[in-house]
Amino acid sequence: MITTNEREAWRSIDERPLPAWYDDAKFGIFIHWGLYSVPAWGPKRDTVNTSGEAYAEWYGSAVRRPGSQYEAFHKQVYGDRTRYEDFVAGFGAELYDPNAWASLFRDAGARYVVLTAKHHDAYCLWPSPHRWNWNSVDVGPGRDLYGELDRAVRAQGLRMGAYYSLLEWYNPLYLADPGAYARTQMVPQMRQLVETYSPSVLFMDGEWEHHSEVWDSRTFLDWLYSASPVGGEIVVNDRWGKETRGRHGGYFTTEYGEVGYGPDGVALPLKLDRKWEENRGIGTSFGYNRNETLHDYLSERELIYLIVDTVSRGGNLLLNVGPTADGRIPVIMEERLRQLGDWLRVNGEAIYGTRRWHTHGEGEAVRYTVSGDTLYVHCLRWPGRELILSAEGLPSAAEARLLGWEGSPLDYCADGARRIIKLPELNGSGDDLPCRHVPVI
Ligand code: FUL
Repeated sequence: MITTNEREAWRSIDERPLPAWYDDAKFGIFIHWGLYSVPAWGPKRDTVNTSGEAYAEWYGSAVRRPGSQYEAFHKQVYGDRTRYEDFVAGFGAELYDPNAWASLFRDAGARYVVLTAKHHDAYCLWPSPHRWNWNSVDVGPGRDLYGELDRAVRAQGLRMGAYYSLLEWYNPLYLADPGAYARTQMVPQMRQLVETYSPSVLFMDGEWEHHSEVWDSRTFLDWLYSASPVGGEIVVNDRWGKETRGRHGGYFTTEYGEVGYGPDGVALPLKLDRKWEENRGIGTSFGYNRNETLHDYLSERELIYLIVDTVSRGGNLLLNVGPTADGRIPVIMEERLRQLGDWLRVNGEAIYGTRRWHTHGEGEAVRYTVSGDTLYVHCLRWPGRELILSAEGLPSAAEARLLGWEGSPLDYCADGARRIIKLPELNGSGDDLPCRHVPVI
């Protein structure tokens, strides 16, 4: 239940038009990188109850939970005397090459990048002048990891954004008086981050522990939209307080396909009338998890399905990679990104700048996107010699062509309510198609 007061309080923020670049961009890269990248470990997903428990970036909290698999692993590998904080000595980033990352992200077809400026452990990847937090310039690599990527990403023509966790697992002021922490530490730090780097996206997180009044979220958003240097172009998500997810703020977030839970503990419905973004790893975790095998990663085909299905339903995909502590993007993640980039180079016009149609698709075979008077038909399976469509609203006559295919236009005809598209004589195995998976007409 959203009360009238709540709706009124959020009205001006909720009604702010979403900057157009974001809906057009469709695909961004999320990066979770920090001290958790040193142990880089989480339990196997099939041994835990919920996806969150398998997240490697939760190591610093889960290790303190008596009886957890993290605690057992930590004792066995690092011993009783190593604290989570001690991992900073192993966070060297010695192979970190922000230009190589940024050019990989561009080749993957991403249009924006979001890096964890500060995750729940409160270690900052930029030299925050606020001394209650530690940061990557003072301890660890001795570099402004966020700032370096910011420059490299913009040089590739992509937009850069920051992930920021409101909650801090061990900050004494936060634990004793969250409101005072928000006013005197968190909000000033968020403002400094925005003023220094002018991010295009703020992906907030860790909101669930308190109401947005405690986080002072609306005051911050008013400042962000009207007085900060990024005013017009910035895009934010919906994680501003335990009552806001799927209800207030900017775009709505889904995580591994889940919309999240409202303050009443009930799973939220995905409201398609609002822009939304799916975020997830290529594997089962955001921080790098050495305990994963190939089986845990999306295949090339699954990844292409994911972006197509997401965009056909009006969403963006924020796909996460988890670099290693020395600053490499694991090769399997690089391969998946390059495969997605290959597909987008052929079929990008059916993704970027498109909108969802009145229906997202037909069964498990077809997904639709639309741009102007062009309707894109994404074939999740190679249809053989004929593609038969029966969605309402399909034109009775049209010029049809297969994206990336040099041959002549395809024959398109109406047969009652059905539309039939004749496909070229291709074997559909992939080697003679314009792309290995999901050809688009
Ligand atoms: C979650 C966090 O707890 C995860 O660690 C991750 O950052 C994800 C994007 O949001 O809620």
